Amino acid sequence: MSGASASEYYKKLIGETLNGNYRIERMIGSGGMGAVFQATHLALGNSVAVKVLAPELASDMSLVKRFQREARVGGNLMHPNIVRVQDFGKTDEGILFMVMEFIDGETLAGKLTKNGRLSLEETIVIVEALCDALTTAHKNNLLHRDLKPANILIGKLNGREVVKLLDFGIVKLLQPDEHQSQLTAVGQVFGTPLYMAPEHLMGLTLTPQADLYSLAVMTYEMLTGALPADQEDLRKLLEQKMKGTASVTTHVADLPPALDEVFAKGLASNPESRYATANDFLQAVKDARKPDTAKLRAKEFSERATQPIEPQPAPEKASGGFFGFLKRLFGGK
Ligand code: 3AM
Repeated sequence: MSGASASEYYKKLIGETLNGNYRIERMIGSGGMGAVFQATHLALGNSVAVKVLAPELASDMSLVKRFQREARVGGNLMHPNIVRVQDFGKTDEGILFMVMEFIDGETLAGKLTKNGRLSLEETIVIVEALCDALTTAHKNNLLHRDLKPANILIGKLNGREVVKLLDFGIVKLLQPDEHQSQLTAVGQVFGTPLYMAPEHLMGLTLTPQADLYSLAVMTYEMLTGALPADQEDLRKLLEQKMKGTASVTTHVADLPPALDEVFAKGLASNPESRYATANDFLQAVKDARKPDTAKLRAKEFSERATQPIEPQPAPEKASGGFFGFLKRLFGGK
């Protein structure tokens, strides 16, 4: 089905009631995977968001499974900062849909397009919510793998300001089981390159540090309105990410200088050099606001620098797979 006929199909859904319960009111947005509508839950009389799988994808079993998995993860991860999936169904006509809580607001992508960048305090509120959500996902052995501003909703729910993480469509279990490996072929890369960790771009095994890298990219973008690596060409983008040089103060001079150190670690090319947890990253961003903490860290650093150097394990041994891959990729550089 072409783009034009898909949009015709979505238009026709307006006014329809899915499975006798969800009356479609208006389309909020559409993309490659399908469209999202505001609907009324007729039994309860409240607004819900209904995501419909694109009709041309309904015969692709791997995408149907992915859609089902997104619904299952969103239905089971109960967290105030993760969009809750309330129902999943198929109509007699074969339309696959999932029902979510409706957030009256906009995506972080939309907010950044409108505002350019956000203040440090505003950024911290959003990062705190995302860190909370990621901590829960990671504790449940789930990686999001597609963190980007278009997957963050900011708005009102029952009159309260909320920040919610959306779209666990390409979520991955940390310990892949047989079922999982059928869904994501080895080395297959899903996600959005600009926000992806280098090891993700390379199709390597991922750890929670891949999500933490994407979180650092989004935080950098919120603070500066720019991306730390922005090359269009994939290979060049990867090279840029591998260099790992990303200063926020060169973009916005009045940000605390200690933030540059935070991003050096948050966007480190080697996943093992990044923050251990989402909360460690959040704490570092918060600490950077206090000049005393930043000074203390600088003092510790200079004290360490004057101490005798302990013999270190060979880098190959410390993280052979990652460096070995890089050597092959960049010809030993
Ligand atoms: O196209 P825009 O950015 O206006 O915010 C999401 C996006 O809007 C919105 O649907 C569009 C396509 O993803 N959306 C997704 N889930 C939503 C939800 N649970 C939602 N809007 C409200 N509540």
